[in-house]
This record gives sequence, structure tokens and C-alpha cells, in this order.
Amino acid sequence: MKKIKYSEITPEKIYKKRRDFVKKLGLSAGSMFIGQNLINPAFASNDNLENKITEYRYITTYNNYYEFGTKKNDPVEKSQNFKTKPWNITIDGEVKKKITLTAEEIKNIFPIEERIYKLRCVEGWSMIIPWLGFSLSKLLEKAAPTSKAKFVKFTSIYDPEQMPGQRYPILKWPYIEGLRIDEAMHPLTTLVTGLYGKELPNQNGAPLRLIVPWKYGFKSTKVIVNIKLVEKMPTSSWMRASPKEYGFYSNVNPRVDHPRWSQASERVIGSGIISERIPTTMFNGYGDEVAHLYSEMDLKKNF
Ligand SMILES: Nc1nc2c(c(=O)[nH]1)N[C@H]1C(S)=C(S)[C@@H](COP(=O)(O)O)O[C@H]1N2
Ligand SMILES: [Mo]
Repeated sequence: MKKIKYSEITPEKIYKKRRDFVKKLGLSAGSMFIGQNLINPAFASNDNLENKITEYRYITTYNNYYEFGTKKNDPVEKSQNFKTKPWNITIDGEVKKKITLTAEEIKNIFPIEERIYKLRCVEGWSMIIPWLGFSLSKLLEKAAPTSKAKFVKFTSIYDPEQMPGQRYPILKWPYIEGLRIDEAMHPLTTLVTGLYGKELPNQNGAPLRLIVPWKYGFKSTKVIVNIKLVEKMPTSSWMRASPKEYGFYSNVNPRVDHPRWSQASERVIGSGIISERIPTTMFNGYGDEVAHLYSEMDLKKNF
């Protein structure tokens, strides 16, 4: 069988072409039209990420998504028929205005931007991904959190019929994560609707997932159906599975090792057969933006 020459048709080529076209039109560097939305410039705080974007084929074939299995290729192989339409997401709990929106409504209501952020997995690898999305704070503000809202709890879908991984107790399902309210309201905390200027692939958590760029990847919940404003710190699926290894905060921190391995460096996915290792940076390189959130905290205790 003749192999398709992948290099001719890579999404990154189409993507780069569109970027150049947009530049020619005199729009700002990161602006693109996608569907009916204008994509605004990314605010990439971690400098120079633009030139190091990971290839689309790695971002979409090397995944962690335990609902579809624990192997890196399980999500791409087993999630293609997963039904993402229709999709409702509800924001409730300690709010003055409970809201339910479809994923399509979300994409139409909020201005979608491109945001190039690094994803650093707790396993010790990283990718640089051109996400599409908007600050979660914009959505939370619509629900008007009450003064009792101290934390935010994110819940993924529970659907073992469609998700073979949920038939096994690898984690307590559904997948649960949480953030402190100020972390959730931080402009870097992004509700993701796409990547590479396109719809979000199923294996990356379609139709709606979170990206919290300064925290380990597992804090970035995929397939979200509920966002609950709560008074008490939620117990995440990972905290429940292994509390000594996975804390609530899980900020990227090269000085606080995982009990079973070092967190001082990371493997750059897609950087050759012998992947390059680079030093891991505090808060994944977003310290200027987020260090103030933890100024009073011992980050070894609050890992
Ligand atoms: N619902 C859900 N969300 C999840 C996971 C998961 O297994 N289930 N894995 C997490 C982990 S460990 C990582 S590193 C990132 C991976 O995101 P990516 O596959 O888009 O790179 O998703 C996170 N979000
Ligand atoms: Mo991860």
C-alpha cells in the first residue's frame, strides 16, 4: 500500500499559510477568521513559544485521556465516534444565576482567541499547543458567583457506554478537578474550544476542556459538563487515587519532585528520535503572571 506523504498536507502548513494571509491583510499577528469568529491575538506570556509549536500529529496522537484507556494512542483510536453534539454545560452551585449553554452557544457568545500555551504533563513531557478559547472568568462572571464561592469544581462526562476506560476503576469516575476561585478567575485559565485554528479533536477533550497553563496537565479537565462554584475544596480524581502523589494545587514546580520521579526537567514531544530534555521552569514559565497567587504559601506543603 502506498503511504500518504504526510508532509504535503500537514495541518501546520495550512495553519501557517492562513497566518501569513492574515498578516498580509494587515490584521494583528495572531488574528484569524474561523467560522464566524474573529480569532484575536494570543497573549502568550511565555516568550517565543510561537516558533516552537508542536506538530499537529503529536498533539492529536500522544494523549492522556483515561476515559478511553491508559495508553497514549488509546484516545485517538477509541474516541473518534464519541458524540459531542448536542452538548450542554451547566454552571451552578454558589451562583446567583445558574446557567446552561450548549457548546455551540459558548462558541458564539464568547470571542474566541488563539492562545499558545505549553502543556506540561506530570509524567515529565511537554508540548506547545496553539489553543483556541477564552478566559473562563468571562463565563463564570455571567453566572455571578456568590461570596460563598471559594473553589470551582469541574466535572467531566460520565458515559461508560461510549467510554471504554470508564468500565474500569482506574480512577473514580467521572473525572473531577478543582481550582481555587482566584485561580479559576485568572485570565490565563482558559476554556478551550479548538486547536490549530480548528475544532477541538475528540482525543483532546472535545467539545469543551480547560487549560490551566501553570499547572500540571491533569488539572486541565477534558469533556466538561458541569462547573460548580463551591465553598469547600473539591477532592479531585487524582487526589482521591493517590493523595501523596497528587495534591490540590499541582503547580508546575521543578523544586518539588513527584515521590517517584524528578520534576526538574521535561522531554519535548516531537523534538526528534532522542527527544530533547529541557529544564522545567517554575509555574511552567508563567510565574510573572501567577506567582502572586501563592505569595503566602509553602509550595512544598501545598503541592
Ligand atoms: N477528563 C479527563 N481530562 C484529562 C485527562 C483525563 O484522563 N480525563 N488527562 C489529563 C492529563 S494527565 C493531561 S497531561 C492532559 C492531556 O491533554 P492532551 O491529551 O490534550 O495533550 O489532559 C488532562 N485532562
Ligand atoms: Mo498528564
